[in-house]
Amino acid sequence: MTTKSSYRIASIPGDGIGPEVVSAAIQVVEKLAKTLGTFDINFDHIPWGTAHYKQTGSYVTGNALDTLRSYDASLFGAVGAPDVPDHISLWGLLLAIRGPLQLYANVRPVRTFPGTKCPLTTATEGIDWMLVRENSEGEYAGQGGRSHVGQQWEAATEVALFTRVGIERIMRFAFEMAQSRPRKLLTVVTKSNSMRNGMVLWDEVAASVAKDFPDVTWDKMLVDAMTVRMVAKPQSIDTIVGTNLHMDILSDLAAALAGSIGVAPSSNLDPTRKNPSLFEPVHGSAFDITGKGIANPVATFWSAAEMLIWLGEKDAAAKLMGCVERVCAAGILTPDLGGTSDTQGVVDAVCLEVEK
Ligand code: GGG
Repeated sequence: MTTKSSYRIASIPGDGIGPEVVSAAIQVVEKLAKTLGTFDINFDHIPWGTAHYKQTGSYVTGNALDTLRSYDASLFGAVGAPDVPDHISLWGLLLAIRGPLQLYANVRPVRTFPGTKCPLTTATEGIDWMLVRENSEGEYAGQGGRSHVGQQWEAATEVALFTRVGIERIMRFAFEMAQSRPRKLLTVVTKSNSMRNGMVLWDEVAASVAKDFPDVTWDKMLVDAMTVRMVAKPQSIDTIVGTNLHMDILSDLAAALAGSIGVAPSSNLDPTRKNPSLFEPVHGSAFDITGKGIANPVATFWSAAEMLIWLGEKDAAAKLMGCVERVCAAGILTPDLGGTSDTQGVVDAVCLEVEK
């Protein structure tokens, strides 16, 4: 007799449209678990975010890392508010988790969904890429400082910190990812013409790791040239790996090219599995549409599906994504994809599909 797996998930809706899309994802995942009956899943609400910050002076409660370590995974919404500087909110919550928990692989798949279009590129058949972002160091290491504050020659430094260990582990992860995909194609993005230390180390480590993956075809690209290639030659791309900053930017571009940032998921993984991983849509808190009920929940559905895969529930994840694709193909889309549905309309349609 096999025992039924049971998962405890930290639900951190956060700010803006975060609560709307996380609530949407919890509804469909709970429906999925109930319908399949093959696993149990329980979401605990964790009220971290800007409201918490305004009440307590901190984005999180107590030892946030220990709290998250008591769960199997976290499902995160968004962080950022119009009346708090973005660097306070981001460092108060997301960046306070990713680096310290060593969630060093940020995996951002990008795909054009059935029934949707990607008119911004020459990819008439749609886009299907895998973006791998180094998530623990680089330009977001938090190193640097300010001096002569308020004076004419006020100075600020932002130091990008790259370690051989950090580069090697993300490079190996990216080569393995490329190897697992049908085209076995990897592009390593840097800026090693003008940044002559850390970026050159990236190039050197890439060449060294590549020797262990003779079946992967790989190339190097400067990040500025990569933006042009993504728009003009999308069919030449499959898997991309790059630094924290470069892939933060390229993943927004990729999502827009594929149709909408509203469908782009991300997994913040600790591939060693010493710490629980965190799953979140790529999009931020989107104050312009907060509270209107029209946020696209698909990025969070897909993030939740990636979470299920990571937990070992591959069949459930495949069923969920099949349902989401059929709903998109039927034209039940939020306005960012050219549709007229609201968030709950998409949730209800996916739940109906799950029950079929
Ligand atoms: N759901 C992701 C989110 O809230 N993103 C806000 C943001 O600005 N993130 C920057 C980053 O991913 O590094």
